[in-house]
Amino acid sequence: MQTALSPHEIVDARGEFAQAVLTGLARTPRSIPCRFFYDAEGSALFEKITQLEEYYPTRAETALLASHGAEIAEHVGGGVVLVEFGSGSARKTSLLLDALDEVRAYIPIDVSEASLAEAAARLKARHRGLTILPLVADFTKTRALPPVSGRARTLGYFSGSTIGNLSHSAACAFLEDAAHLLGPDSVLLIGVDLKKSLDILLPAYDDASGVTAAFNLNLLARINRELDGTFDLERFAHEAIYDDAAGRMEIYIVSLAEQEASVLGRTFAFGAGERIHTENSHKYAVAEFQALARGANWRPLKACTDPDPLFSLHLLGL
Ligand code: AVJ
Repeated sequence: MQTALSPHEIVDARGEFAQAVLTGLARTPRSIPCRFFYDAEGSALFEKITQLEEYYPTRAETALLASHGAEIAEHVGGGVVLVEFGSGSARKTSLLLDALDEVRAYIPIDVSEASLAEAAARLKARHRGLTILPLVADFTKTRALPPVSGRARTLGYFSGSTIGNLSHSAACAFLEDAAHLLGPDSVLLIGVDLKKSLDILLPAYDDASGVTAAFNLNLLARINRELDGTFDLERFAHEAIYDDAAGRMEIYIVSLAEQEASVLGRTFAFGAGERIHTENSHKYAVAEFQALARGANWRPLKACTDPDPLFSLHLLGL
């Protein structure tokens, strides 16, 4: 396992969070990047989200992998190196590993060291003899992969519609970078959430049992834990709206009162109703996403959707 952070990197990681929070809260409008949701607590809350009745993406993508895994494997061929971007708990990965013929190595990339360690242990037990080379990193900034002996085709997997967190231009840049990282002749499998009715979309991001609210507000709890924060979690609330023009869900933390909170000794004043933007989750029609992929020089090889349809899986080639 290569997941242990050196003391130097731990200081860097904390410094990065501190920096992002201090600049994000000083900005107008206020915003904090969503990758900071995923400390151990946040990763556990996201796991609970994936099991909610209202949160369809995980179930829909799992079903698509089960029904189209063999076809995908046929397209991709045997003996590949599998690279997973933002692997998280990697629960869907087993379906892909089962379908693929002879995986040379599995390289999961994630910012959460705890998730990586847990997923690697589970997959090792389930897939005997699989070589796992975990990488603790922000997948948008990964520029090199650990060496794997012999030449093999690389299959990238970017699940869960995490690409939806990126703006269209950042998504395009990610796809271009992924082409370089994965190398010539590689293929990329991406789970992408579809545009759909608000009756389905809104509850998925604001569930009745309040798990998504807890996931969002954990960002303030994390600031309290790690950055000497003084946020009163009772006086902030979760908000999820759909921006039709931008084609995305937007997640905010709303201040319920006029109040102050400090972070690392710096005080910030919040008006009642004032918001901190914490996440975007873009939705794409199949043709929209294919156009984005083409713009990044990927060739759409195959796209499948479930019957509803709620979710899509795209296979891209270079
Ligand atoms: C992990 C980014 C795909 O956008 O659906 C779930 C995160 N945020 N509920 C999503 C999330 C609120 C999720 N992604």
